[in-house]
Amino acid sequence: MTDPMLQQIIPHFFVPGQVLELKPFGTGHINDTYLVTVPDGAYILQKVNKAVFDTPALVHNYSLLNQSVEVYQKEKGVPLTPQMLKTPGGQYHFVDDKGSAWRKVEFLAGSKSYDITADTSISFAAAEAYGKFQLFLNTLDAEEFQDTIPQFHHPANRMKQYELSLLNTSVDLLQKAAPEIEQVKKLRPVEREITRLLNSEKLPRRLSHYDTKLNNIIFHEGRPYVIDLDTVMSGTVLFDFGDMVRTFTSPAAEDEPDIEKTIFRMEHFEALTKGYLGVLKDELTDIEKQNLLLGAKAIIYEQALRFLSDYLNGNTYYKIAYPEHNLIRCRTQFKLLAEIAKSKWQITEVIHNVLTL
Ligand code: GN1
Ligand code: MG
Repeated sequence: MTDPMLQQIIPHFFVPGQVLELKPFGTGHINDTYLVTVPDGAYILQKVNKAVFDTPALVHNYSLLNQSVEVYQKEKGVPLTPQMLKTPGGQYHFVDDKGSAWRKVEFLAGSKSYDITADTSISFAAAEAYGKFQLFLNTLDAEEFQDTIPQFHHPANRMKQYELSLLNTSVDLLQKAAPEIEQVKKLRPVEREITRLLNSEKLPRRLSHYDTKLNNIIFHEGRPYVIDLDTVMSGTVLFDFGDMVRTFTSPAAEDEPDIEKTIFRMEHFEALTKGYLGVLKDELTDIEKQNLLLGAKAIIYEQALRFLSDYLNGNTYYKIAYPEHNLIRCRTQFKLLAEIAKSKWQITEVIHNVLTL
C-alpha cells in the first residue's frame, strides 16, 4: 500500500477483510488510481489530487453529471461512461479528513485503451465517442457546473504562469530550456490569436470534457466508454478537438526523447475529424467550424507552456520519472506544432471536406 490513507478509505467502499489485492493502475499524471480485487470482481479506486482540483467543485459536478448520465443511458440504451458506485452514505465521493475525495468506479474487465494506435479505425471510433459525449453534454446547462480548475484551458493565463516561472527559476534551468523558451516566443502569435477569439465572445460556451486524450476512451465488448470526467466544465469544443489532434496524430509517446519520432499522421487526423465531426457538425456554429485548426494549435501550444512551466518550477504538477521529463514532453509538443505548420493547407482541406460531406 503506497498511500497511508488507504487503510482508512477501504471500509468506506469495500467489506473489510475482503480485499484480495490492491495495486496501482493506469498512466494518469495527476490522480492516484488503484485496482482493487474483491471476491465479487474488481473495481477502480481513485484518489483525486486535491492540490490540482477544487474538490468541492468536483464533487458537485460529478453528482450533477452522474444523474444526467443515468437518465441519458437509460433513454438511449447505450453506456457513456463506466458506472460510479455510491458510498453507503449515498455519495459518489468520500472526502477524507485531509480533504481528498475518493471514489469507486466499475472496472470493465478485458477492456482496452490506447496511448497510441496504428489503427485509424480506433482513432475514428474514439473521436466518434467524444463527439457523442459532446452531444450529451450539449443537453446540459454549462452554467450549473463549476470550474474544477480555474482558468484551466486558457492560453493567456498559462502564458502568465509561464512568465512567472521564468522569473522564479534558476539560471541553470533557463540555460537548459533555452531552445524551448525561444520556441515559446516564436509561436506566441498562436496564443494571441486564440485569446482574441476567446475574448470576442463569439464562441458558444459549451460544457466540455477538457481532457480528450486517446487513452481516455476505453473499449469494452466493442463499445467505447468515455473516462476521466474531472475536468468537465464550461468551455469550448475547439480545445476538445485540439486535444484529440494532439494525442491521436503522433505515433510517438508524449515523452518520446527521439524528436524525429514525433510526426503528424494525416490519416489519423482525417479519421478523428470524420469521427468527431460526423456526429457533431450540424451542432457546431460557423465560428467553431472555422477555428478547429486554431483550437488544435492553441491546445498544443498551451500544453507546451504547461510542461515547460512545470520544468522551470521544479516539477511540482505533473508526475515525472526523471528530472528532464517535462522538458522532453514540452519538446514533443513543439515538434508536433512544427509538423502541423508544414501540413496546414492539407489539414484545412480535410476539415473542409469532412464538413461538406
Ligand atoms: C494531465 O492526468 P492526466 O494524464 O489525465 C492533465 C491534462 C494534460 C495531460 C498531459 C488535470 O492529464 O490537462 O493534457 O496530463 N490533467 C490535468 O498528458 O491537468
Ligand atoms: Mg485527466
